[in-house]
Amino acid sequence: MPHFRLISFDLCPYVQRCVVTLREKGIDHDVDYIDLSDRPDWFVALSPLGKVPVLEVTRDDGAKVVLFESVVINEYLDEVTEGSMLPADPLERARCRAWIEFGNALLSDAFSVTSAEDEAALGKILEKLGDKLDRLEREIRTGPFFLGAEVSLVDTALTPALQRLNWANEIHPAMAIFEGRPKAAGLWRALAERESVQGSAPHDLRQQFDKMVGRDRGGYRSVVGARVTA
Ligand SMILES: N[C@@H](CCC(=O)N[C@@H](CS)C(=O)NCC(=O)O)C(=O)O
Repeated sequence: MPHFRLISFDLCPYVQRCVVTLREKGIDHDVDYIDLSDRPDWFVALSPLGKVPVLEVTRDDGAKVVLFESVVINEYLDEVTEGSMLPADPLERARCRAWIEFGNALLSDAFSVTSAEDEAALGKILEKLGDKLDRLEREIRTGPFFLGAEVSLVDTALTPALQRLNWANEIHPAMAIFEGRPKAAGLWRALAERESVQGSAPHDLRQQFDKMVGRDRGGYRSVVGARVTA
């Protein structure tokens, strides 16, 4: 088995996806944290896009290969370990990959929800987000996870977005993000109970999230941010 070294920034939702996959599959690995605002030279040299996550894989012959992009890293980790977190059927597998890509868009909506400057902007984002969550709701068949009883790579890809949307909704419950979407809500509840998800981010991530969302953005706070207490 190769040696895995994950280069991480502790608040990064994309890194978090890989950590959930590593933990779900019980893969031994090292983690090196970097500060994205002060990138070390070795990281700049290593990371083709200057982003985390990066997975440095040291093969049995000592050769090192650098992987980047959370979705690619997750698929690789899944392929080199026992069992698969994707279905065997090519069409079903492709459907999962499509919904993993959907997870990228959902994450970007989660950022937009927390940064909306006024009620009108927030309303537009919530409409777009609501449409996405309705589609997700229709796509989850039996639940609790995307494919049913087992956690898949779709779930690991959706985890950071669902977590952040849930937190935003706790700060501003009137957004009712999961209302009328029992399967999407159930998916997040089931994920939140997984040890892999609970251990996937720093213990104070929620506090850091509140701080980031509630910050002054140059003379104003976002609609959700203004509701952050303490
Ligand atoms: N598509 C990438 C996105 C990774 C990404 O945007 N990471 C952020 C941190 S959360 C980053 O490294 N940003 C630094 C930059 O954009 O310069 C993935 O899925 O891995």
